[in-house]
Amino acid sequence: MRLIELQNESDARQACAAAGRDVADANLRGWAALVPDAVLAEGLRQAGLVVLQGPRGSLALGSIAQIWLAARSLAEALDREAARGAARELMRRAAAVESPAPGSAWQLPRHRLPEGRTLVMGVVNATPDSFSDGGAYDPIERGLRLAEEGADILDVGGESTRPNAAPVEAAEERRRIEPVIRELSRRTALPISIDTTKAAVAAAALDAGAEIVNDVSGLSRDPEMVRAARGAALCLMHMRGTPQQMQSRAVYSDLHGEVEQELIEALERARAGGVPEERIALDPGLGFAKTGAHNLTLLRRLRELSQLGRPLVVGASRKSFIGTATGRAAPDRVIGSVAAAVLLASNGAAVLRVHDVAATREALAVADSVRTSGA
Ligand code: HH2
Repeated sequence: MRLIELQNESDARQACAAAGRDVADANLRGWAALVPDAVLAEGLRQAGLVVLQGPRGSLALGSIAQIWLAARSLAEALDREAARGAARELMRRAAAVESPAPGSAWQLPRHRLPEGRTLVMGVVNATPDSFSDGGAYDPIERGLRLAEEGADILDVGGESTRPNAAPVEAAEERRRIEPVIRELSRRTALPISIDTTKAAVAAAALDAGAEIVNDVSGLSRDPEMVRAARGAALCLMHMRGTPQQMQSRAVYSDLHGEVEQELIEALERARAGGVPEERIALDPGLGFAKTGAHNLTLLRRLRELSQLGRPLVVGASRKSFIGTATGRAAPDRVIGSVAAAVLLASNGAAVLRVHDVAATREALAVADSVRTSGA
């Protein structure tokens, strides 16, 4: 079961396909609960929602509030326990979409993240070949500057993950990141995350003072990673394959459904390894096994991923889909990246991973005050 946002014709057609309906109704708008349980679907119809049936499930249509209220009325009333459980799950998902988990719900081992605003994770690349800023600065100086500009977290990486990047040995990655993390944890008061898919690098980074492991493979690359990261907080990103071949795997018949399912599998790997859920944030992985159209659609319907109940970290900064829209080269994508950040914040993102911290913080100050206003 899941909630699907219907903003346009393409969303409506996809939702009909997900339910297995032969004839798509392109005019559906608002939200749909895709419900496999026939008893719950019939209950939602009796509770007043329009329900369209298909061989793979039913689409119960309405606003989030209507869907939540209908599910609540059934959570006690239905005869079968399985159907009551499905109604409770639908209520939980609708509540999470209505109030996406904020950054402050991401519990770190040593720091408490600020409440009441969208948070900023500043990118510190200790790499010679990152797509937008490889080798362009001294990473320690860069980290200190991003801290001054108002970053809430510093994300240090020693291996580029851009499409077709050359892989780096663990020893070289450690050599790049250890001194940077040691200095930044000594000279700033910020939590530091290590952007790596390798357990040995994560362990060295945690020893050097990092407390978050940002694994772009969502714990799928290195079987030792869960053990290495057990005492840390985790950012689990969605991708498929490796940076060398991920773009050949950017094929989805149900983009949101598949990304959501694969993020749930990453969450389960973390839980099975003993990482408490409060320590985990999720990331849809813009640019990783995604086409430009996939990136735009994930950004537009980001709120849907809030139903997973965990804070969402999103990295749109300077990525190629911003270059496609603006015609700008990577270092000149600040304005486009800030526009994406504002849209992401209003679509439920909790933490934005960005290269341009000062500009993003300033724009988010406006976005957050509008979002939380009331008169
Ligand atoms: N994007 C990049 C790297 N790490 N981690 C998360 N959680 N989310 C992202 O979107 C993400 C990430 C790619 O950006 P960058 O670090 O600037 O480039 P490179 O991988 O070439 O070093």
